[in-house]
Amino acid sequence: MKDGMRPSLPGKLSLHVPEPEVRPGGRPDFSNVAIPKAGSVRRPEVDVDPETIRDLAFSIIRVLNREGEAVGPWAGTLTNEELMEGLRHMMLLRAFDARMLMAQRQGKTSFYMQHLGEEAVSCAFRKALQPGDMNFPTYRQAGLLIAGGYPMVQMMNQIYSNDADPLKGRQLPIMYSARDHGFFTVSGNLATQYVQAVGWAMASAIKNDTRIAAGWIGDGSTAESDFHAALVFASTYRAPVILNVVNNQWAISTFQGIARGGSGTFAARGLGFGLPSLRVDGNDYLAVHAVAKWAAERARRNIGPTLIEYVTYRVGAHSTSDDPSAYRPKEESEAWPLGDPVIRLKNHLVRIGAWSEERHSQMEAEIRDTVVAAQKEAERHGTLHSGGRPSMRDMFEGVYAEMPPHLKRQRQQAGV
Ligand SMILES: Cc1ncc(C[n+]2csc(CCOP(=O)(O)OP(=O)(O)O)c2C)c(N)n1
Ligand SMILES: [Mg+2]
Repeated sequence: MKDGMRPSLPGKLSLHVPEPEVRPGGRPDFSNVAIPKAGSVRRPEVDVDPETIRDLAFSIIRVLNREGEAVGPWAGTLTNEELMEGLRHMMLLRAFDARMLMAQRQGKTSFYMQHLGEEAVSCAFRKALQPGDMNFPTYRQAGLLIAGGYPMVQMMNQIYSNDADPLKGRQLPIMYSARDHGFFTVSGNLATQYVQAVGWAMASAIKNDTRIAAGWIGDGSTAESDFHAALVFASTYRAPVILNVVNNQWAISTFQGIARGGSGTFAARGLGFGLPSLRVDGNDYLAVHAVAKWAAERARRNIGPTLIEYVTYRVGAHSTSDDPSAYRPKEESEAWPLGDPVIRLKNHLVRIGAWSEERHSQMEAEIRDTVVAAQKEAERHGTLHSGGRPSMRDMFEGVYAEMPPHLKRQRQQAGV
């Protein structure tokens, strides 16, 4: 029987609790994910009346087809050189993830969160922004930093909470902060960054500035009231903001059907606010970039906000504290119908003659060396359990412009 249509006993109420299609031990089934042909979704003008594109909230914009060709009206926003750079960024992020996951298992840090399978989302999005624009990310958008040229060794220093940690051990590992790289401080309190993004964008407009903001949220976190409050402000004041929802199918062990509720898609959430709401193949680097560019242009031309749902799949565990085999079939990630973002971009570049298996292997080796070298350098400054760590003195600084007497006293007592 169709989801949500379960009849209740006459005269008795019953609660509808959505369930994922399959659980561990079952055969992965994504037959409910309707995937339009690559190139089949139209590309409206950026000043389109949102009322006329409501259907795009229920489709999936795709550029790369199964043969590795870039097709349709959303193709062509990047040169071959830019695509090769994009491939490199995604591979860097993947290699960085693998090393840091291992470092956590070796006790060099307490915690790590991977991007496996979702690399295209943050890496391609970053290339649609300009210097000065500000992201309000979650913990799963480190690609914004990597594609933005932020030094990887700094990210590692933060993860190790060592004496070169730019955040001085004050933040949970991976909760980076890099204002000059357009990366607002990651918060563990989910969804708070969405209202902040809209507020920052409104401030930019109030000041008649040219900079735009991007808010980021996961499928599960859209259930938070902050998400809805942010949409009200974005919609009313037409704030220059891009509202990104990364639907990676899971919120730890909770499947996306819980937060999605009855709206059909996460993109459809934007429709009630009159926002243009696009759904895009999150594993297609070209499609992500094209849609992000469309939304960035809308924001920068002061036309207003855009909501984008990235349809992707979290291949790895939620975090190093999670074991997905407890709640989903082990082979589910292999059955994900939108494939792997790195392989898809690689195949495209090979197909158009800009890349080869040989060059790919060379780049893999070069990236491995780069990441290992960065790790060695970071570890010279210490890891969680050995070597340098931030001074206790740092704990007292950077909060108040003028240190209040009680903190001065405590600092003296600590002898730092
Ligand atoms: C306000 C709040 N509620 C709950 C949590 C605990 N928590 C951390 S991550 C997470 C799942 C989030 O899932 P989703 O939004 O889909 O993002 P994803 O991890 O899949 O990228 C939860 C419930 C939290 N950190 N903050
Ligand atoms: Mg999720």
